[in-house]
Amino acid sequence: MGKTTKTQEPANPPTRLTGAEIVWATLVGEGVTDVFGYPGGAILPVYDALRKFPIHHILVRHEQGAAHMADGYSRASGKVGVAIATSGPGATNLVTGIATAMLDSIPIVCITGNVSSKLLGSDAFQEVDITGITLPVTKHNILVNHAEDVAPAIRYAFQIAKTGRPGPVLVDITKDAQQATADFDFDAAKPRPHRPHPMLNVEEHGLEQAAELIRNAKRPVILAGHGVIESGAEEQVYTLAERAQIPVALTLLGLGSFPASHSLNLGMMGMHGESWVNQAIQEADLLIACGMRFDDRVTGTLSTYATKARKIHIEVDPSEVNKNVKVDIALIGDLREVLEQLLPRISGRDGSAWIKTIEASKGEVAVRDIKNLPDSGHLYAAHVINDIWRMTGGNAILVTDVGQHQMWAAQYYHQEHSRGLITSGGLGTMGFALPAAIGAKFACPDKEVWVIAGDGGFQMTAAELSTIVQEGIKINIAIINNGYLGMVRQWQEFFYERNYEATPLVSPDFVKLADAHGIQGLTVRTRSELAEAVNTARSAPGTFLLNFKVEKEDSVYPMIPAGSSLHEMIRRPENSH
Ligand SMILES: Cc1cc2nc3c(=O)[nH]c(=O)nc-3n(C[C@H](O)[C@H](O)[C@H](O)COP(=O)(O)OP(=O)(O)OC[C@H]3O[C@@H](n4cnc5c(N)ncnc54)[C@H](O)[C@@H]3O)c2cc1C
Ligand SMILES: Cc1ncc(C[n+]2csc(CCOP(=O)(O)OP(=O)(O)O)c2C)c(N)n1
Ligand SMILES: [Mg+2]
Repeated sequence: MGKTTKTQEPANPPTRLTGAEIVWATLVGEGVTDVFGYPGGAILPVYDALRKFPIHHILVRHEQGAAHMADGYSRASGKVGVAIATSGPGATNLVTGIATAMLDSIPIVCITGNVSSKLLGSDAFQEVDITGITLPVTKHNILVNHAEDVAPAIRYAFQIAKTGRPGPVLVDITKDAQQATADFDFDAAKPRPHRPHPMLNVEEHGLEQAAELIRNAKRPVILAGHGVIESGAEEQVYTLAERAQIPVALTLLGLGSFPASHSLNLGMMGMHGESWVNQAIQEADLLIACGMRFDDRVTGTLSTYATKARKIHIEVDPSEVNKNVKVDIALIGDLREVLEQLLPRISGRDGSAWIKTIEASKGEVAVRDIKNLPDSGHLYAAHVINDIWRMTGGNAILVTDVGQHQMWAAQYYHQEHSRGLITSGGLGTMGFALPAAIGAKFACPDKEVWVIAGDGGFQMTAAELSTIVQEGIKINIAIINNGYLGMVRQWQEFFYERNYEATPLVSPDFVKLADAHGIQGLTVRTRSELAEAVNTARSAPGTFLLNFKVEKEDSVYPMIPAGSSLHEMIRRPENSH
């Protein structure tokens, strides 16, 4: 995996180090083994010092890739990912990746170099105010201009990134701070203990009221979100669902937190959720929202959202409570801790009538599912993703880009495990998949990693194919090639009278593109070739690219048009195959 062996230095040698050396020594102390970055003048002292420390640096092809790799690393492992860039354009290239991490609450630390402190504010060569630029898209950021502040700043950044609601933190270090020396003491640089928000204090009566609502509910639904994974509360949610026989609906980012094969799993809620899931939410008399933020893709129009339901919201960030959906009971705190206090108050209840009602509503929809249809000679993305799911036993880490293929990946790769799906939900960043998959592979080298990308998004960060080759890692890449910016084309089809403006897409021959990088590939046009191609990719020793030429004008169903109610969905027409 391209790891270099270097002598392990103590994390806190009682010596004087340069600011640049302190950067690495602090990262070693924080347990960092891999960083993703790109050098330049203002960060050169840091790069020069790297050889003395046991950290593997992955050279990316664009700094956006570095931020997404750090993000994918974090989503796959739960650890803090680290990205490094130079000042000016290096730093601004990180911004999309930082915003992506911010919107999905992913803990990453970005370290940038800046011009020397005396030049700050003078429009010096490659100077930008990156702390100013990233203020709205970081959980916190810090400008460091003294060597002695480097270690405390980085340690504080790690603490902020991973505590409470996680998020990205940027540390911008001036060149003179990197070059100057200071005493380094890892332990002394420890931040003060994290002080939880004063509201993070679940009260006895809140828990009792919540338990009472759960005991008396006739039609309850658990809404499991990304917070279940971030809190590590999978087991507690599982116990709650089983003990009280409550069905579980998941957000896109919550998929995997409750096993897809479990009889209480309803599937994904929201704009592209299955109709029975949204119907169950609309009919529910109690929603138990666990670590999810009632995103507009999840609720549809708020005035008609789950109007019959009382609502319990368990959430670590007080500002999310009553932001979109007014709730009856807010239990503010870490989900796992709150559920541990709630569970002893919940005993067995009979949920069979409600579960039967939901089951009955599934029947009519399942027959329209295109993966159940006979081979008509056409290749659909659903076939591709369903076969990848089947052949990997559902055990791969699936990293998607953004668009139709992303929704099909959510619908047809049935997630059994937490951290099995890595996808940009809140910002919806095209170009995310390939670099995020590289990060995931470094986090979990023994796992099978699949990229599912569209022909559009893949081209945004395809340069990272070279990073894969330079690092000698194995990833399987599936391009769902429909010749369109498909998700936008779908909106044009449904809402803009099929005016396909700027969505037909010419692409390079992706197999030749892979070949130019030294990566093997295959184009697949029919369903009959599909399984063998997936096998070939999986058994190839190196990264393998599959270019799936799928049906061009297929759409993701069901769909709730933006601004409509959760029960007003567009369904797959019966003759659409
Ligand atoms: C093309 C496209 C289509 C989409 N369609 C859908 C769709 O159909 N359905 C859908 O669900 N999504 C869809 N999304 C994704 C959607 O935009 C949101 O990203 C997603 O719904 C957010 O899920 P979430 O609230 O679970 O996660 P996040 O946005 O990550 O929110 C997690 C919440 O958990 C809280 N939390 C974090 N840690 C803890 C903890 N330790 N304890 C307690 N709480 C914690 C956070 O404060 C936050 O409020 C789509 C995205 C795209 C790009
Ligand atoms: C960086 C960025 N630019 C624009 C968009 C808007 N957008 C969302 S989906 C989409 C089309 C994606 O096309 P493709 O990658 O081919 O995937 P498909 O939908 O065809 O599966 C676009 C342009 C976006 N999400 N991200
Ligand atoms: Mg496409």
